[in-house]
Amino acid sequence: MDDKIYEPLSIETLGARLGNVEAVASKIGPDNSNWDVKEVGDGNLNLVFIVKGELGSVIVKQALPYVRLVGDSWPLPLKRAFFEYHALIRQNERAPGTVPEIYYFDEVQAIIVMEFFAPHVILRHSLMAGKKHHGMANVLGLFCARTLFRGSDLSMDAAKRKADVALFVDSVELCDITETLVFSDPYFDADRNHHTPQLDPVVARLRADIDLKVEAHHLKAKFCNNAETMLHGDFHTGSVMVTEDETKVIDPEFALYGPIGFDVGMLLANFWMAYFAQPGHADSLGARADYQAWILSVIEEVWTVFCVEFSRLWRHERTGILYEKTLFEDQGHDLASEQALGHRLQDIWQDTLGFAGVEIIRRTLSLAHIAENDMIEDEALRADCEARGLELGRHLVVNRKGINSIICANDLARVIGQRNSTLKSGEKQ
Ligand code: SR1
Ligand code: MG
Repeated sequence: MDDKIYEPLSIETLGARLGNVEAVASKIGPDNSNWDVKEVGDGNLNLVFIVKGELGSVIVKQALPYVRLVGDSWPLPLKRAFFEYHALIRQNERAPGTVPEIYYFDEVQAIIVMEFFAPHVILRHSLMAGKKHHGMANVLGLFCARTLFRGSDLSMDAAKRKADVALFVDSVELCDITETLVFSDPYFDADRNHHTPQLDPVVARLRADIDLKVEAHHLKAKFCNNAETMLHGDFHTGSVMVTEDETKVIDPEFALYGPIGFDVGMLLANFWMAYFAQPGHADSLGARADYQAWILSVIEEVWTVFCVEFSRLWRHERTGILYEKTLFEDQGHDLASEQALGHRLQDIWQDTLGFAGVEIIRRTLSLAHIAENDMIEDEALRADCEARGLELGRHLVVNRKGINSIICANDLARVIGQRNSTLKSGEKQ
């Protein structure tokens, strides 16, 4: 095999191809004929292998030259592995201990060998199973605050940040996926869209909703024009791994420079969708009420921890070119600094709500849905859960400037979640 020519790995070839890479062999053991290799990729894009040997285990992730979910009719550049590698390095510096350690990177083969988190599971699966995770909200809130603050002009050296913006701006194709699937496709009858048939009347209403379309596009403009910080870029509950008391963040291949509220909004959206999906996973009526309350408490804590940590970093780590201490605290203007912080958090809050809303809408109407809904076999029940999400999503996008706190946002979810079905039985198509 020519190492200079990209070739996808397989269970059969992985041992021979990575066996002589010292950084890998030292983690799992030198005898590659003994390596146990399993392909476990259940995401939309890549090959993912767990490789076990006598010394330990690693994850081997390799980009495919196309979108795995769709097939080779949708080509996708291998360089997304390069962006994931660079994002992981930066996240590890900014939120140490939260993301996998990288053992080896091969740019030509688009392979990253990294730390295997075991016995962690993907949070999305755990949310379907009704499992709670101690300390998770705290880790996620801290991760957001630390990576988003420390990747911005509030913290970074200006020249380094500009170099980073230039580096990630080349991630054109993955950015295009988000620009298209999140902000445009849901609002018209795009080819790749699909939805649960019972939602037809709701979907027709949403696509005729001018206020929603305009606001969703204002959010798209913000996403495209506002290179505020390095985002994870795909921060949903499939990008989080958990045990009962440990939480890790994976998969930043969609990393790009964008608005701070995007990551936080996407995360909260996925918790709200999990909240609405619970009746589809309950053994009996109301059996998941306590679990739903826990999900809302997670949302509240993530946002609260984010604000507290962001404020702490503002006061103690504001070393960038924005709101310089020389201009504020050093002039005796501590209060002005607090005023500016309040304004920034208010902007981030409104962005967070808006991005959460578009994320809920796209995960229901566009190409890539969420397992919590897809796994509900009863179509009418699935449509009911999804319709509740869509109602919240629309409200968040259109009315985000009038929602004053995370308590109010959760109250909206609770009201929408507890009312009688919004789908009329006669509306089945
Ligand atoms: C074609 S990729 C579809 C979605 O999967 C990824 O996880 C991202 O969320 C993307 O939007
Ligand atoms: Mg992913």
